[in-house]
Amino acid sequence: MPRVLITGVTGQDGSYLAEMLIGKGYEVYGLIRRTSLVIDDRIRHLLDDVRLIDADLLDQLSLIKAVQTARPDEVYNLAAMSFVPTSFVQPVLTGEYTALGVAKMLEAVRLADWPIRFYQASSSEMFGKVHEIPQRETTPYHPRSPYGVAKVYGHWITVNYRESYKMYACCGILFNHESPRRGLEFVTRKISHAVARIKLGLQKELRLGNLDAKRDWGFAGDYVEAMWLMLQQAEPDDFVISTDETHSVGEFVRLAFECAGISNWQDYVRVDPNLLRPADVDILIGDSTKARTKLGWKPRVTFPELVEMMVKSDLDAEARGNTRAAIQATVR
Ligand code: NDP
Ligand code: GDR
Repeated sequence: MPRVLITGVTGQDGSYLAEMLIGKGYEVYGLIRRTSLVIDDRIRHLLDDVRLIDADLLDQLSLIKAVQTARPDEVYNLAAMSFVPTSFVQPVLTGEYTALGVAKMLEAVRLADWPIRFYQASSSEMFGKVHEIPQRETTPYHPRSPYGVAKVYGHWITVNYRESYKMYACCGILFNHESPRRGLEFVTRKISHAVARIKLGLQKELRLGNLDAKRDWGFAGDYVEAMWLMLQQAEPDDFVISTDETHSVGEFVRLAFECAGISNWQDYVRVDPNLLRPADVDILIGDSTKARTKLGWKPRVTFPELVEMMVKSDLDAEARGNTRAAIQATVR
């Protein structure tokens, strides 16, 4: 039975990845950090099958112990401070988690006396103020936030360990991917959640920032499959994972309201200047030809299907209760 260690197992991607790997017969270990409230909503349905290990990206020794306990064949390093606006408020902490946390995990893996394949969660945010359209593996990086800058470090330190120590280490440069399990602070889930509440008369308006920003949005469940495929190849490499389509935040809003049967969406949406970022990423659109050719990967869920899935899930859950229920509804 292959063994896997997932950092960030309590997050959106970690929950889908754990679910998929359990289905493939893996023995799954996941890192969890101590909090005063239990935050295992996304993996509660998996708790019989996931062994949780206490550790934190800030604590090198805890990461070494986690690797030694799990004795994994594969490590997926998904843990990070992943919310871009917070990275402007806490740039140093973001660097500790999202940049140096990667070096700490790589060191923990390097100390192991058995071979481990390593996946690093790189991001399309590294392209930032884009140098070409669409963005591919060779597009230069120009990050626009402390988060993006930290991800560039995480990316290059992973490449460096591959080249220096002959580690099987891959970076997945993933474009935005969403799901009913997305955190409520990210724009897609903020929209689907608000639309559901407006439809049910529980909320009056939806405040948003930049409606013109364009993103290449896919479904998280499809993207974790690409992560796994990267670690099953003969040689380690880096891959862009994207749908190769782009849509604006405004388009997402319109479609989400339409899914709930509301056509006059402008009556509910307010642009709030406080939600604009010091610097934003205007347009992201990937070119995933390399992944499609070499990994045989392609996304299954289309953009309209994704919006509908998220709105329906929030409508179901909000009709039954509250937000925690909303997250749990999606894992049943
Ligand atoms: P989430 O924000 O949903 O999950 C982040 C995970 O990291 C959570 O499990 C969180 O734990 C954990 N974490 C944060 N800080 C620490 C720490 N100090 N020690 C241990 N664990 C920590 O992110 P996603 O699932 O959406 O993304 C997964 C990864 O992929 C991230 O690295 C993200 O930056 C990257 N990425 C995501 C994309 C997307 O569109 N979703 C696109 C490209 C890259 P806790 O539950 O305790 O907070
Ligand atoms: P992003 O995702 O920054 O691309 O990072 P997010 O959903 O936060 O923003 C996308 C775009 O929407 C605009 N926007 C708003 N964003 C939020 N959060 N809230 C709002 O009210 C709002 N109004 C407009 C933003 O300005 C932005 O342009 C995500 C994260 O998952 C990262 O961890 C990951 O690396 C990248 O995707 C790829």
